[in-house]
Amino acid sequence: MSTSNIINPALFFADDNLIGDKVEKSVRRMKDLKGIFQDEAAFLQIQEEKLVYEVSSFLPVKEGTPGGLYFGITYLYPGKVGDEYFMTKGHFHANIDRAEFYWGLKGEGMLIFMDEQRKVWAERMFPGSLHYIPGGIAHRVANTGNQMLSFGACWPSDAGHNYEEIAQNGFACRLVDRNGVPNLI
Ligand code: S6P
Ligand code: ZN
Repeated sequence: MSTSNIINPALFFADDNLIGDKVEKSVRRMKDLKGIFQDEAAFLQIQEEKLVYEVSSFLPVKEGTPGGLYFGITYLYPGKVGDEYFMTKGHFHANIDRAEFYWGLKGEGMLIFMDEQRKVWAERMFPGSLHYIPGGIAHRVANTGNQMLSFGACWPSDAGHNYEEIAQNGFACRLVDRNGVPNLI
């Protein structure tokens, strides 16, 4: 094989930053998270433009393509709305049986799972933690620390996102700070 068949990768990491021409970025601000947190008065006290999380993703095939994979890094800022930690919106996959991996890169947090019967449980996230999210399970992440939480995700390109269910009914439990300790109540 000649060296002309050897090329550089399209993507690489610098620390927990995903670098590459095809990396897409999205942001979620406080105003995008209306109705997610319990304490509405505390929510209104926070500037609506405040950044809550950003996602860098590499989506190499068209959304819905069977057999492909997507890759993303989420950067979730520290903070609380009342006593509830900053968290992602959370979703089921639109193709509900599609699974996903998450893994902790920086900071500390909690991955909160909920099944279709609304049973909720959580796993601690920390640098090096690895989490398998089976199909049929809604997932959301809360930042329980006082620094940025970053985590990786890899999911099927035909998973899609169902945000509606969570927007309407929420999770059956909330992750709140009780005297400095995360509690799922
Ligand atoms: C996609 C994957 C993540 C999330 C990201 C933001 O399936 O689970 O990339 O999109 O962590 O969370 P959310 O719930 O706002 O999509
Ligand atoms: Zn997902």
